[in-house]
Amino acid sequence: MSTQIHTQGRFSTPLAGFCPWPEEFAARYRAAGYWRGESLGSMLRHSAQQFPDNIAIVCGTRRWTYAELDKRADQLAAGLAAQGIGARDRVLLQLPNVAEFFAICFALFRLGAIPVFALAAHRRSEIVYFCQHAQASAYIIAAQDGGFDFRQLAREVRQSHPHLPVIVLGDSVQAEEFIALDGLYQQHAPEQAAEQAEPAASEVALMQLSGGSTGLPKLIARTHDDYLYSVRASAEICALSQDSVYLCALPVAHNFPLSSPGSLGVLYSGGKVVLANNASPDTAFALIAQEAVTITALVPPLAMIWLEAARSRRAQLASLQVLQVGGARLSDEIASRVRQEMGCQLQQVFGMAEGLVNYTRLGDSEEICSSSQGRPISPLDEVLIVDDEDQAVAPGEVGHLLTRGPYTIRGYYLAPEHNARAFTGDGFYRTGDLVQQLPGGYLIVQGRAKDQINRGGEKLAAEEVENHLLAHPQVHAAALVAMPDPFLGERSCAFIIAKPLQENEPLLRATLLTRFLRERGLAQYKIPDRIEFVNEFPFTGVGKVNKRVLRERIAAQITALAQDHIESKELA
Ligand code: AMP
Ligand code: DBH
Repeated sequence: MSTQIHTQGRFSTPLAGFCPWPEEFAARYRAAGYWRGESLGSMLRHSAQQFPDNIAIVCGTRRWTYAELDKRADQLAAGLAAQGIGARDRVLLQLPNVAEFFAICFALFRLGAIPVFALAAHRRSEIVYFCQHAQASAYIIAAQDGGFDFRQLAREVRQSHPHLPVIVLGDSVQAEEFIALDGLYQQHAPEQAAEQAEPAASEVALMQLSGGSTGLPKLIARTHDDYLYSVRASAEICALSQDSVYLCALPVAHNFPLSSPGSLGVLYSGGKVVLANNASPDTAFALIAQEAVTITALVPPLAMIWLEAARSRRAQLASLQVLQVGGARLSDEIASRVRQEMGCQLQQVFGMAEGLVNYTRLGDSEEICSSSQGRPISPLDEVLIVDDEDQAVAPGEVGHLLTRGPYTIRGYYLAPEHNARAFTGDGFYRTGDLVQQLPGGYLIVQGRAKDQINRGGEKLAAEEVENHLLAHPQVHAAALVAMPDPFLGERSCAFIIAKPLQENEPLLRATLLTRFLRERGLAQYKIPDRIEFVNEFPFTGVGKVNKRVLRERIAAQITALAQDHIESKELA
């Protein structure tokens, strides 16, 4: 499947579509000791040599040592190579929180193949697009999870990619249509893979997905050098060691639980990764008590649920030292309750799969930890806070956050037109976040300029959903905006202008539209939470739909509804 020309296992030019750092910057990051020329595959090899008998992964009743994980990665690398997967091949991965996720990732890393991380929530529409855009060489799924049959999804994906090899983890893969992952492990001796040359650390290691703000999701290509630097530096900030026990309750492939410092940070440090198949207090608290978990990561809505559960089950959390919360803005009020009510330290994490990650530090004051979203990982992270004309705002003022640094991408994969807008001429990423900077470099996230909705950490691009809505024959215009939600922070509301009703057409109702979106194969979290039919949109001076007015309108409507509800309760 690899068609690129390479010399002695090394490529002479970067992967097409990847945007490398200018040499001047790369040299600076190397000189600082941040980029060490180490690949993720050799990172695991190193940990396995240092801590062979430590438990690396706990998944249900299975416990893999570092030596076992390392061996499995080699066995699988050989098996995947025998399937024709090689350096620079993109492999779409859509897996729940299972141990095999790590064996597969490290096998791919060692082959120089590139895992592309889909979310379990993604459906036909997203998966088909990723396969096309990344030109995937294979698609790896679990047979089923959470009551959903991913083999059925794979069959649908194959309608547009008939020759896509599909590798399935789990039961009953006898049919010839799929390749059984278990079969790949056993066929080959580990020595074969160990002989494979590790990819250069400047190569793309993996691709994350962007929450995005435009029509189609973007792929974020991260190199071994840059990703591993962010992982190592994060592990240090979080004081990880071989005694650390990390509960991975968020989706395992997401950038936050994978790399900030996440599972990879723990595997670098010789600690133990405990996988939870969901983040409910029932599941997670039991695992924390059973495995003596010391650190875990949540998004704000889950932190709220855990705070509530801790009222009666705090004893189960006795071993927990650090609760990381990120992915969406945590309210100061919730933040200030963590230490008192859960008995552990809160660490706020404001990060992005594109790169820049900010942490409050373990020694920081209560005040900083509950009212800021932290400061950047690296002394070489460059942060600019600017106005609409890209001019620096006065210190302490709110502005657009732009950033550049040793682990922040210089462009999305294969997206030159979008990159021209999403990055400045000198390579700063326009995060789309509105922030305020405190003395000491701490950032407070004050809002967002990008056309995105952050549903409790799950991001959706307004334009992507609008395009799907516009595909409905009875929709004339669509505008998706955020509406406030006490639990998720935001939910999505679609304002729709319907076309004049034709003879024999059913009236366009919300239920018809949501069913239409589902049938198009859209992930559930992108389906609008509310649909409002209107006759016209408000416009801005320059003739764009004025989303600010729409947001205010729906927010006022919700407040009025809540007020009515309270009043009718009081009358009753
Ligand atoms: P993505 O680019 O899809 O990886 O999503 C990253 C975005 O999530 C950031 O640009 C922010 O908009 C948002 N985000 C992540 N962490 C936080 C946080 N702690 N507070 C507020 N927003 C956050
Ligand atoms: O939301 C994110 O994408 C995110 C949050 C915290 C992230 O990518 C990260 C830390 O690394």
